[in-house]
Amino acid sequence: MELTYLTYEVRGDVAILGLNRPQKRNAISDAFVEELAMLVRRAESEAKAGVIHGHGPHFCAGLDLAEHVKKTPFEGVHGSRRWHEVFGWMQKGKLPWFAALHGAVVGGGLELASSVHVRVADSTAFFALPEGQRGIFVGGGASVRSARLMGLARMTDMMLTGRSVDVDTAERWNLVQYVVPEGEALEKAIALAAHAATNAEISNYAIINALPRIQDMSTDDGLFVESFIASFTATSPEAEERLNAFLTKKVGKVANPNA
Ligand code: 1HE
Repeated sequence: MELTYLTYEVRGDVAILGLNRPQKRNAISDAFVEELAMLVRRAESEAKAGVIHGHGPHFCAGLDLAEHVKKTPFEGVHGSRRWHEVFGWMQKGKLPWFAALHGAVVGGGLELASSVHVRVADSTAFFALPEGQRGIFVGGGASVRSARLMGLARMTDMMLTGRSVDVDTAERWNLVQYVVPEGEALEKAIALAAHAATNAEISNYAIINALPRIQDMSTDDGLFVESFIASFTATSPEAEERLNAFLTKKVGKVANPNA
């Protein structure tokens, strides 16, 4: 099938999705979201991990404002709910997703980046939520996901003042986990995704589906649910094999970063 808004390739066990509307700074229209939806599902059947990145000078300028300005309020609600659904397939789906960020990661672009599991950004990346200045509100999940990453005070500041933050600030704020030199984010994200793809599938599924849910629970409920997931994953044949591989010294130890 011919793609209009994204590129797609599978390298080893890793599906690589590229936002590919650089002339509009990868602004996300309704048709763009539908293509993304189709590719997320395709990646789930063809890969064990996924990477999302942007072609052109920026990762993503967010919502397509030219399309949005023509919508009725109710069409806007449906559009927002569709973003929630599709981004939710990434956050709580079958694959661990990694984002490679550069240039503008703004508005809906930051919401998309907040929906994946690990964010790698190069030194050109900058982050903003200009919705307040545009007379709108976040609608792609930022009030839930981005706010949980950076915290309420920082997100409120960003939205009220239009503050744009550089990559080092974004790392301090927990918006990104890895900072790399210019042009190196994609390869780093692919390498991390390829590594995650070697984990037991059941562990990856538990990590991406249980952790965010447990974050939303009380301490008592979270610990209770954790014990069942721990026990369930440990009884899988794959866990037995992997545990024995360690005990019989067939696999390496945990790396010591100070060595
Ligand atoms: C767009 C969009 C867009 C660029 N929708 N067309 N997002 C924003 O408020 C961010 C708006 N964009 C920008 O601030 C800048 O474009 C950038 C900082 C991202 C990049 O600047 P630059 O100089 O590289 O590009 P440019 O010249 O501003 O833009 C190139 C073209 O892309 C231009 O169109 P042209 O026909 O004049 O060539 C821009 O109009 C177009 N363009 N961004 C539509 N976003 C589910 S709720 C989510 C809510 C939001 O995401 S609100 C935040 C929206």
